Amino acid sequence: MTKQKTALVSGITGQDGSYLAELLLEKGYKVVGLYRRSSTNTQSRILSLQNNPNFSLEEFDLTDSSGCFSLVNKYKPDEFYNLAAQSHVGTSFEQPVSTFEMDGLGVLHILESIRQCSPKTRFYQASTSEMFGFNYDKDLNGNPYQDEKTTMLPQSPYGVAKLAAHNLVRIYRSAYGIFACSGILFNHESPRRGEKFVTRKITKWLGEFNKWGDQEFATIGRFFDPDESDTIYYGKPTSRGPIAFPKLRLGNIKAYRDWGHAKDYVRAMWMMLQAKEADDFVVATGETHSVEDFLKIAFGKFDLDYKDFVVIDPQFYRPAEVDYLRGYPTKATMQLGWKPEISFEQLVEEMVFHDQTLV
Ligand code: NAP
Ligand code: F7E
Repeated sequence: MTKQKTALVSGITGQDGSYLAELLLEKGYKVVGLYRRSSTNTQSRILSLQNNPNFSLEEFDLTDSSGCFSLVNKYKPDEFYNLAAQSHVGTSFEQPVSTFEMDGLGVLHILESIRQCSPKTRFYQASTSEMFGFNYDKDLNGNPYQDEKTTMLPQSPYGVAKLAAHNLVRIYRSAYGIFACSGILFNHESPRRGEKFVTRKITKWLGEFNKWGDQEFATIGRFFDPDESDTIYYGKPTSRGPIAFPKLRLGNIKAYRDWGHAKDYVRAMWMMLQAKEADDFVVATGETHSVEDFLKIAFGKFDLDYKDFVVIDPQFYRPAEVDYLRGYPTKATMQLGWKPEISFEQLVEEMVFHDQTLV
């Protein structure tokens, strides 16, 4: 009989943490989810796991080296997936120091803990396409893409912190022989995506707008904008006076991203730690779409033209932007046998319809 494996998963309350925990539990692992203390409940994504006898929780903060050491020493886990991070690129411009402490230095706390007290632990680090910044290569047809060999020129404090961690993983692998892998994951989304990321912000707005519309009007077709206001979308005045709903305010909708589904991407994380040798892998779909494409498909589900509902608001521009991301996951496909199963159109549809059911 094979021994039950133990995995520590940091960032358990986040989008990826919840999907990865579900996958590992299905595979028979004992999963210890690491969460940071909060005055409010942040565990809505892992509610369904709480009664599973193979699932437990421990407090953990990336910035606390001694707590990290104690946890690694206590469990000496077979696998450690570090998904915890300050993961919002825009926020990293407003809070660069704490972002660096968590996303850069925090990873060193884990690597040192593993080196000193559990060197057989296999480690997964959540690296990111944001590390490429504005750089790309061109394929034989002249199409821009990024892969493991593309030079990384990050454009945000988040990207720089993640690149520091990425390099530390490489060094701990070569210098100390630790089985440490970085997954260079391109954007991945789901109905569990945080509400400040652009895809979820769009689908959540559509859910709230339609709910409001259903309450105020019989059909969505009766909305109109008499004032052509750039701040408020006005509906038809009722006996209760004029009614209003704020338009969706977005920044740069011309940016291109390679968007996949988080469920597909956590599978790649697990596959990396089952490989014969530790390495770094790009995880992406090979397709790219603009934020505007996402808007067209999402609003199109209700026969709406997004242009009537969206206001471009410079407060959502970033001081430096990453304009174009498209990853080639050839290495992950060839060496791990990974490929995405959920298409961009399916992803948008799932997110849009999930958010129509919000209470
Ligand atoms: P997420 O939903 O923002 O989750 C981040 C998690 O990190 C949350 O559980 C959060 O806890 C936790 N966390 C934040 N600061 C912490 C700290 N100081 N100590 C301990 N935990 C802390 O992110 P995600 O989308 O699941 O992404 C998972 C990882 O992949 C992140 O490292 C992210 O940077 C990286 N990544 C994501 C993408 C993507 O497109 N989703 C792409 C590439 C890489 P709270 O619930 O308490 O906030
Ligand atoms: O922005 C533009 C924005 O915040 C995507 C994180 O998971 O993926 C994510 O980072 C694009 C950018 O994701 C708004 O300027 C326009 O060009 O959804 P996002 P991100 O910055 O690509 C990478 C791979 C990670 O590793 C990160 O952790 O959309 N955009 N208007 C907007 N973005 C936001 N958030 N809000 C807007 O209103």
